[in-house]
Formats: sequence, C-alpha cells, structure tokens
Amino acid sequence: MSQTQAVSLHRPVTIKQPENAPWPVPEVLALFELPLPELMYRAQTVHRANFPEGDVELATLLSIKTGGCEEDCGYCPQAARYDTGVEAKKILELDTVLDAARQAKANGATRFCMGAAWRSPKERDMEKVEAMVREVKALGLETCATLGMLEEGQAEQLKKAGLDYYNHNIDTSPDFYGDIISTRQYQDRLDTLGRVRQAGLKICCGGIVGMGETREQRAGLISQLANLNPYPESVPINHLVQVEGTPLHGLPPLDPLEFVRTIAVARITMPQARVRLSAGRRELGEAVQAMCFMAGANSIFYGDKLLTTDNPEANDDRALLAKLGLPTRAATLDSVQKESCGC
Ligand code: SAM
Ligand code: DTB
Ligand code: SF4
Repeated sequence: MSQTQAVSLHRPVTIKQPENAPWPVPEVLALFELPLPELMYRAQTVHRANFPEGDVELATLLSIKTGGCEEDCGYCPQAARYDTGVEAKKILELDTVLDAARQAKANGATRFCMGAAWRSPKERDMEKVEAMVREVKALGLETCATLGMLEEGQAEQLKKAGLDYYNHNIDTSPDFYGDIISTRQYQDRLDTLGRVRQAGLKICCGGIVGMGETREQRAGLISQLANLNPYPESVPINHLVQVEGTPLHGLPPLDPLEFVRTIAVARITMPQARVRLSAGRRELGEAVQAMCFMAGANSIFYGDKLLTTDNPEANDDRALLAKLGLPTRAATLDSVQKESCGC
C-alpha cells in the first residue's frame, strides 16, 4: 500500500516528538494498519460522540492573490518557477472579494477562506487583507485566511480585524518535508502556528497525501498534527491535485482507500476538530467521498474552484449531501436559531 518517492533531493530531517505526546507515530501507524471495518467503526464512534448533529461545514475558498509565488512547493501550480500556465495576478479589489463572499453565503457556506500565493504577506498587503477580513466578517461569515508565514505582530493584526481561523499547513511528515519544499523549513511552519495560537486565533492546519510518501510518513503527518497542544480546530486533508508542470505531476496515484484511512485516523486522533475533505475531491468520486464522510470528515471546500484548480460543482455537492442524508452546518445553525426564538 505504501509508495516511495522517485527521487530524494534533500537530506531528511527529524523533528523530536514532544515529551508525553499523546500520539506517537507507532500508535498512529497502528491505527492505519487496522482492518478497514474496525478502523471505520472506531472513527464513526468518535465522530458521533463529538458531533451529534452530524452536519457538514461548507467552506468557500477564494484566491485573493493568484500566482507568481517565489516558493518551490513541489505540488503547487502557483509557484512562479514551474510552467503550469497559472498567470501572476494582482491582489483582488475589496468589492470583488465581497461579491464572492455574499454569493458563498447565499449558496449556504458558513466559512469563507481567503488564500494568497505569498511566502509571507508584506505590510502594504496586510492593510488590504484586514479590510477584506473585516467586511467578510460583517456579512456574518466565519473568516479564514492563508497568506503564508506570519511575522511577529501580523497574527494580532488579523485577529483585531476579525479573523477567526488562520490556515497554515505542515503539509507532510517532518522526514519527507525536504523532498517537497526547500525554500522554507518545517520549523518555520511551526513558528507561524505558534504566533497564530499566541494571538488567540483558531488554527486550521493539515496536509497533503498522495505525494509519494509512505504510510509511515502519513502517520507522521497525523502524529504531528495531533500532538500540537492543543491540536488544530480545523484539519484540511488534501489529496494531491497533480498539476502538469509541477515536479509532483505524474506520480502514481494513491490508493483511494488509503485516503479514507487517513481521514479516519485524523478523526480518531483529533476528536473535536472539523476534519475537512479538501483538495482532490473531483478525482475521488462520490463513493469514496461517502466513505470519507463515514470515516468522520465533516467539512468540505464548497464552490466550483479551489484556488486555481477545479472543485466539484456546488450543485453536485448539494445533491451528494442530500443523497447521503447529511445536513449542512448552515441548516443546523438555522434550526438552533429557530428553536431559540420559538419560531
Ligand atoms: N501561500 C500560502 C502557503 O503556502 O502557506 C497559502 C496558500 S497555499 C496554496 C495553501 C495550501 O494549499 C498548501 O499548504 C497546500 O497544503 C495546499 N495545496 C497547494 N497546492 C495543492 C495541490 N496541488 N494539491 C493539494 N493541495 C495543495
Ligand atoms: C488547504 O488545505 N487546501 C486549500 C486551502 N487550504 C487554501 C488549497 C488547495 C489548493 C489546491 C490547488 C489549487 O487550486 O491551486
Ligand atoms: Fe507559494 Fe503557497 Fe504555493 Fe508554496 S503553496 S508555492 S507558498 S502559494
């Protein structure tokens, strides 16, 4: 089931697990190795105990600054150094962002995530992003931003503007990270996450599977996430979208059941997190997505586009959730509100 990366470009790094870490890699790996029905049963049990409403959060993503990124993330169509056909664009105008946010809300999304193809935001960008956060929040949406590494003070600025979540992924296990990205270190990611936590923001942090990592390295990714203290409130699990021109294009695809296992293990090890079935859903198809929901996924990116690549059509997602009998988060919040006002 495990795969190996064709070429190893970098020396592996080892990050020590914290003392008394609740989820050491061997224990996480042991979950991966369970018979699938047993793993699904355990994940579903944890899921029901922690999310009795059983709803699915719809989070809409918007690329507020596309392409031209100086980093070398091997999976990313927005890295300027790879010839992927993604053009570098300027940061979007506030009105464009607000139109997209209003549309997302009208379509039933409860969270709006703004993504920028930056290594880290410059001060002149921060003002614009803060205005976006403030105005999107005022529409009654939860706000999330992913802007790259944050420096001292920037997380506080975003918090002050009304940001709820900051998304910053660790992407993979520490010992595989150097095979995928060389322009910033694993520790840089952890430092940004520390600043985000310190500022009182909620953390959205996950990774990508299907990049040629081994099963043990998938366990390493989940172990790192689950051992963050506290673990992230929101955990996006992306299935690599292979984009022509990126170094990871052409890898053998991951067995879809291994993706389902990754979701189940994330659910068991981070019982109260929103586990998001993120990039790569188009390639997974309905049956595998249904298994992911049974394994404890309770959030999706919703809208026809992710950042630069295609996502399932919103209509098809609504039809899928209806077919599976899964309520949306918006529907749950609506019925709670009706109950409390007695209407
Ligand atoms: N530039 C910022 C950064 O890297 O932190 C924010 C945007 S970046 C596109 C956000 C995340 O999207 C990455 O960390 C990665 O996990 C995910 N991502 C990017 N390209 C992907 C792909 N081709 N397939 C799956 N996930 C991808
Ligand atoms: C996350 O974990 N996945 C999203 C979001 N956070 C920013 C991004 C997925 C990007 C997929 C490739 C693209 O569309 O460019
Ligand atoms: Fe840049 Fe983010 Fe893409 Fe890396 S993942 S190349 S930092 S946009």
